Amino acid sequence: MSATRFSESVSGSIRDDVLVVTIDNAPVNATSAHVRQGLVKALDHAEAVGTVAGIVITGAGRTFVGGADIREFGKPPVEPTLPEVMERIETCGKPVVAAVNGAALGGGCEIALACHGRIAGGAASFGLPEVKLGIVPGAGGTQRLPRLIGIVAAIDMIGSGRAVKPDDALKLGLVDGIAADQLSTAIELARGMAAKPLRRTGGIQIAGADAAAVEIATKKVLAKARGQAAPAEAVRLVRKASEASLEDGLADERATFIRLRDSREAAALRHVFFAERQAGKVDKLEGVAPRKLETIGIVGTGLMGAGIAVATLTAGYRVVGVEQTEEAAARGRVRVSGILDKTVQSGRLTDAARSDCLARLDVTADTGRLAAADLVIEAVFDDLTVKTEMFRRLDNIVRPDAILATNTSYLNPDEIAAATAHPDRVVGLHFFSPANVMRLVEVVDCNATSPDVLATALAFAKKLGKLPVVCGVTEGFIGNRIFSAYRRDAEFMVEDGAAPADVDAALEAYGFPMGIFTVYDMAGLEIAWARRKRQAATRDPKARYVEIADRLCEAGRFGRKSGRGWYDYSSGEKAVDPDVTAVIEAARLAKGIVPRSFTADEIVGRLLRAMADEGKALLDEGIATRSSDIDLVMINGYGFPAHKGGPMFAAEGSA
Ligand code: 3H9
Repeated sequence: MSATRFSESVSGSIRDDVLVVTIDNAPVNATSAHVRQGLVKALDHAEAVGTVAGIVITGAGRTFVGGADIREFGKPPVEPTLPEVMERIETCGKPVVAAVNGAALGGGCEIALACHGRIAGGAASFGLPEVKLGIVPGAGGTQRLPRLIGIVAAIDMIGSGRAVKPDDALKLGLVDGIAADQLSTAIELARGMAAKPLRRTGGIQIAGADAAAVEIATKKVLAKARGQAAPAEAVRLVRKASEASLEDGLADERATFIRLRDSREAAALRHVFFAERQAGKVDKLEGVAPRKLETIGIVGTGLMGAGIAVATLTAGYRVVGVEQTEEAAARGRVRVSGILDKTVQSGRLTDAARSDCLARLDVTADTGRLAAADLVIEAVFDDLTVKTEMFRRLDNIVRPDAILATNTSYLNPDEIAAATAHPDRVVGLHFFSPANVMRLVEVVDCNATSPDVLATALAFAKKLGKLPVVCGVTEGFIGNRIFSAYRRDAEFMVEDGAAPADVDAALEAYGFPMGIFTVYDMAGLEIAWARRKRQAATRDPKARYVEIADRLCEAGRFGRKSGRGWYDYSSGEKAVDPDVTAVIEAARLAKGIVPRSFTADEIVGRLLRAMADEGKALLDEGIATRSSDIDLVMINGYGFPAHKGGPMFAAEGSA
């Protein structure tokens, strides 16, 4: 069996009269120009050689094909285009079968759809995630998928971008079979199809769909689109598949794909895609191996600690939770199992996995049990004395090679580390609440943190399925420091004449799920108030200071949980409160400020500038490594709309 090379990444070999074509383009077998060229050559070859009965396409390594090469977007097109390759596959005179060994995403899924048959291996998955990149499938996905699985299921898959596993793919009609040895089964299928009329996906008559179900599926996608163009276009194209010819549908899809690919929204989402893959890469850690972790200690099982415990348990670790009393430990255990129950209810965890998690959980008042831990994370009240005391104690309990992590959000972890005999084993792990849900973790590289401790903290966060971003020590780290700067400017605008509700409406129209004053009310006003009081003595007296939030706190308005904050919640709904308006007006009067109006554009522009300026300062100070890390923090921790790329990306575009 000799191999024929069709291009640098595509080769073929004959097995049982079938040409097995392998795409080998690390890391994810993306359809780069040489892949496309190689595929066409392989098909030409198979058609030309009389003894070849059919063709099987498969991928080398763990992936089938991860999609179009995103790095080629924006570069001059190179022939053949991916739609041309699909056309070549679909119209091939000999049967072409996909042996899907791993992820078939985007253009990879489209290759499988254009084939005459599809066999999924156990590790296969199928998805058209283009909307997550601000584009629509551009090589026939919107026209071929509904022909195979129906309009409603196609709207759901393409509109959400979610991938399906082999079992679901089989139920949907996306694949013809599942096999442990997908290659042999695909070869058999191709041989069986030889010299028979081929089922070409593009020629399938779309099954009639229930109009109400189509509407429901459409609405579901649009409700989540938050002003993005791609999901609506994707749905429109899928619906068109049942009305127009294949040719018209493909032409519309191609034009829409090119228009969206060149949009700012798609550029922003591509930026986010690559930013995520960059995050957590630290030059100085090259070659540094993380330590092995099995048991994680968590001190404090309140809301934050319990969330961290759930994330840690579901990632497969043993957890020792520690509380001050046995009663508090019992409550902590209930809190953790309550979150696990909710995770089961939402379908993200099976019953069996929940029981397995609980079997690995121990919550106790006996601090000595932390001696078993490889890493201890403290998640107690954010007070420097409390935390330094605790670290001093932990230092004597844990093993010498155990790592100590603090989840502080505002305190200086270097001061906490200094309380220990081995500050090199202290690192910051700043989770966001609820910690079992939020993806972001700021991994704080403290002054004395040793490289392997940092590498271990990063590997741990990744194992939890989180998005770790490394940052240096500064008050509030990356996220809260930017948040403070942006809140300060929002308060300046309120003092100058904007209503909090105007600021929130402008941010929500931009794409934030909630405006800043609504977030402030959700988080509670008292933490920032305590911090302002702490800083009062050292604050520059000449710097502008807005007292409105202090007045609200003095009036007991701590936000949603106290029923009143920047808004009033007494009716159960958020409402503008004349009392707050009066506090704001009094503050303006006291400073002799004549209120002026602000447009939504002005509000957003000013807040974006405040975020980007603070981000620039973080880069200059060496706290953040790259501006894309800052974008990720704001997107994943503070609701910045991903399709705008983050504050640093947005600022570059408007500069
Ligand atoms: C599309 O297909 C459009 C078509 O409809 C129409 C065209 C006409 N291109 O994620 P990982 C890199 S749009 C270029 O850590 P994993 C990635 O940057 C595309 N590069 O691996 C990283 O590089 P580095 C639709 C890509 O094993 C490395 O590969 N497809 C691409 O955890 C490893 O990535 C998608 O949106 C790409 N398409 O997961 C799928 N994909 O090492 C996007 C990855 O330098 N990809 N890279 O940092 C994924 O979801 C995951 O990468 C995958 C593997 C599941 C495949």
